[in-house]
Amino acid sequence: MPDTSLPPRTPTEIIKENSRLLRGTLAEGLRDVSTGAIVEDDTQLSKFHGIYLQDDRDQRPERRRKRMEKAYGFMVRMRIPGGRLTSAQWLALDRIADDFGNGTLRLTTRQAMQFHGIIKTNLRRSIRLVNEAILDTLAACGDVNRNVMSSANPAFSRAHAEAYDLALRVSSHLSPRTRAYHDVWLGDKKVHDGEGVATIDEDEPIYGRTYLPRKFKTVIAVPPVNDVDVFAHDLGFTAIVRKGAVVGYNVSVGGGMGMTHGEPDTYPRLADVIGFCTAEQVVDVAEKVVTIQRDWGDRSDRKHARLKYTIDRRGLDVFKKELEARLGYALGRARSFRFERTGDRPGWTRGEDGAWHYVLYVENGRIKNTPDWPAKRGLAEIARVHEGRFVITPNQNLVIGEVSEERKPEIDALLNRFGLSNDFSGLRLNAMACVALPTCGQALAEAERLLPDVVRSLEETVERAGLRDDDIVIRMTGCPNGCARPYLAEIGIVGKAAETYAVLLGGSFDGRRLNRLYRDSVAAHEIAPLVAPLIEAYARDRENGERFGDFVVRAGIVPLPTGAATEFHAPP
Ligand code: SRM
Ligand code: SF4
Repeated sequence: MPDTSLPPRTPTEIIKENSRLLRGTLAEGLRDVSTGAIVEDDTQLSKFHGIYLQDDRDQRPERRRKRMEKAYGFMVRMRIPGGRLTSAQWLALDRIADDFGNGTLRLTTRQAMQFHGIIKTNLRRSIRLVNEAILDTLAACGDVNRNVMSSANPAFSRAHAEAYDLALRVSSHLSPRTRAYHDVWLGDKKVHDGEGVATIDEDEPIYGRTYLPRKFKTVIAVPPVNDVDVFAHDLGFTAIVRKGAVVGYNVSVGGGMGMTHGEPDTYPRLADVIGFCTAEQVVDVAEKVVTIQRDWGDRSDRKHARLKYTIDRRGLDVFKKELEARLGYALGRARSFRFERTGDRPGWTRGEDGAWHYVLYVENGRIKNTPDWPAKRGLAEIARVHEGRFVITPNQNLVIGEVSEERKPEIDALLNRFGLSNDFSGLRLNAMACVALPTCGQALAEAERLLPDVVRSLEETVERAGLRDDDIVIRMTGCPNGCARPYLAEIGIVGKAAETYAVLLGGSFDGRRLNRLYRDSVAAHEIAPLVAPLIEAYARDRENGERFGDFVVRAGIVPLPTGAATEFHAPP
């Protein structure tokens, strides 16, 4: 039953409702060449198609001065469940980035890939080419279930392969059913009558005509590696593995990172584990969680509409009861599991399947060609000979997966030829930054373009302190939305204003504890000097095997984070 106690709906709800299942006037807008933009209502709808209107913010001042329209371009995000691509798909995306984008491929923190800077007149062509590569962008963004993540390499073990299959099934089951995507981008026959009503054979059985109140994210984790950061998402399934076989999945709900500075009723929140289900029940559980959020989520305030707020408003017990009522059966008792880490382990690993998998560190997920690091060219060369898969990791890195013993020397030679090495400090290998400027319209400060400098400065300390090979998780975002999951990092750096950041410390290395605010307002150039003495103290005083995040808590540098969301706002 819809929650009638809630106040009036947001304008976005009305746009969705009137959109004829996500069509709006997108098709007409694409034909209008008098502007590089699309109309405001359509910008809300295009997100469901994986497409964001952006502009190059670096160019704003000059274009304003010249009274020119903003330098509009579109970000296009592929939906790639489990992050898995064939070599042919890699090459197709590589070409689209060159022909229509800004010449870079951007691996995301959710195992997807983005193009930036596609101008309106190239948009439809680009989407068609994506489609020809047997990929799509539908539901990569918008108020629906987004790209489903699964622990990075499907071939490392049988459990990974199962998790990947499940990710595909959940993704497919929760995909929107509208034909709008085909109508607008692929030019299929019209399936609506033009009067604002979709034809009767078209329906959204799970979502309904207004879809979800807000984005929804599902992940599948395979312990002992919590690479997907399972507690950061609306819905998580953690594989329970016994004697090498998956016996089922713990279910967790209500995670989320986003918050707004100065608004204490918005907060990052860790998901709660509410029970256990079998592999056969996973899709059903996912569907029912989604439908509760569809019916109970707050449609009056988008800042308060995620599942985490629904759960806090209604209560976890009430939520679980409702879930079990909709399922028609009770969840089992949650089983024990252990995570050891969040990030990726760069380099070669041999999987249970006997094949080799190379995890390549990609700085902030940006694949481009620079004189030092011609990765885009190198990976295209590898794709030309690679017979296995590429797997985008949840940490913006790339697995060159399923390499046979015979082909390994050839891949190695190409990695060497293009200088694609992983010879970096543990700090760098565990660093992640969101896109931020110049494309992200929400960015308050730099992230992708700044974090490498901060890491470089800290690396001097790390080297001096003898910690070069120690993993320390550092993440930066250009605003508090949390796209690089900074609230789970041992060192989190969150943009507040131009060149100004909040610094948070004390997240756990296994992704089970939020960090705490250490300093509220730090100038960009002061971040490294602020953190360096803490790293020195860690090198000097840590206990055997102690992680940086645990050390700063034990040493009283930040109070023990309880995981309570509002802790973020507490003074240090
Ligand atoms: Fe994100 C919005 C980029 C993962 C929380 N995110 C955006 C937008 C689309 C900006 C906008 O709304 O105009 C960014 C586009 C920037 C650009 O120029 O490309 C953007 N988010 C990203 C990516 C590309 C960051 C990256 O560097 O990899 C990630 C793409 C993921 C994907 O492939 O689907 C990305 N975003 C995340 C994550 C991490 C995750 O899901 O694991 C989060 C935190 C988890 C969560 O959802 O709570 C995240 N993004 C947000 C939010 C805050 C949502 C909230 O509940 O408050 C926004 C803003 C919004 O939705 O209004 C946002
Ligand atoms: Fe943009 Fe903020 Fe997300 Fe960074 S965290 S990509 S600045 S929305």
